[in-house]
Amino acid sequence: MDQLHKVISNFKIEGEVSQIIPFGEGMINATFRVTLHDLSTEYVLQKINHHIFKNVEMLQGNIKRITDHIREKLNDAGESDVDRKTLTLIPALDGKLYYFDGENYWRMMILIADSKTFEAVTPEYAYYAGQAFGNFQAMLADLPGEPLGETIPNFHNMEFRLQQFRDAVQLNAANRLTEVLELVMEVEKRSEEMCQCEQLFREGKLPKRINHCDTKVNNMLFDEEGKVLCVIDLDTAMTGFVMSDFGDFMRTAGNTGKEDDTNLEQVTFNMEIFKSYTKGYLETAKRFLTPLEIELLPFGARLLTYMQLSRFLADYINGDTYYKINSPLHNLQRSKAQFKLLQSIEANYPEMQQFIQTQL
Ligand code: GN1
Ligand code: MG
Repeated sequence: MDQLHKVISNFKIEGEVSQIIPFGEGMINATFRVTLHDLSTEYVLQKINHHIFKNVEMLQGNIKRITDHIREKLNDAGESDVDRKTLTLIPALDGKLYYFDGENYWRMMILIADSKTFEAVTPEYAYYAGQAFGNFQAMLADLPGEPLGETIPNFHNMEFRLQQFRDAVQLNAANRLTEVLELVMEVEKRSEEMCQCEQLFREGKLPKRINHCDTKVNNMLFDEEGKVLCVIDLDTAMTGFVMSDFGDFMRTAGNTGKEDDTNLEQVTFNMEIFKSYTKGYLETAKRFLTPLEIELLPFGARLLTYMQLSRFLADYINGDTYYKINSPLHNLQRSKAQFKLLQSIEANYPEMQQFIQTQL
């Protein structure tokens, strides 16, 4: 903890730190909650995983642009309580938006007071979440200047993910292939259809827009009444297909079980969450979406679950080099649970498509 105190002393904060505790469920960065003696503002301290986010300067630059732009939009719209509706980065003493201690990169931001995250939501909360993610995309649609930097190149590009998956299978680095062959076949079986967005983009039929690209349900802050305050974890915000954001929310909030559930019976797709999220999302997003983008939203739920299955499974085959794991079989469990969810979404797919037709 001494090391953490030292890190914090390199940021522009006033007051004396009383407590630093691990915080949140993130699987990539290490996150801490920082409390001061006088119990005034609290902060979030993060050690950025720079093996994954290789260009920290670009990463922090993106976040600054996004949060400044959203703040301006909220102010222009006459919103109250703006400081709780967008993130505020704390600069380091040298004015940079991060601090490098010679080995690791750190950043700090203000912890939004009286806010909560959830690992699961009710249909009512999903409706608010849909509105909020639609709003997030809408607010960023006119971000001025250069396009945002690609903090992880090809992050939600299914063709690229599939290539990585196939490389992992080919290499079989951890000698685990025989035990997962069936799952590998399941991934392969669906591969062509799952790459349709990239194909449609090349044909000029599908646009790319700024997305959040990590719309897990736990990346939203809610207030006491279940209203969404803001969207957090902006590391992966970049251009992509709107199905990505829609699909990742479905993958997490629409799962009746956990992402790594060992009891696969718990893992099914919740159509009520799908319906209420879709309603909320289209309320704020319909005006800028094309009919094809709307039609493909249910496909996004399948796509993101499939993509996550291929990423977890590739990581297991590679010998767990990417995601934090809590046990040796963790990535395999995650893969099995994603596959079960994918099957459940597939079973509900015709009904999801019918529902979307009523929303066009
Ligand atoms: C990671 O940041 P975190 O832990 O919420 C990952 C996402 C995956 C997710 C799986 C940078 O998200 O893409 O969907 O785990 N983020 C990165 O739960 O790879
Ligand atoms: Mg997160």
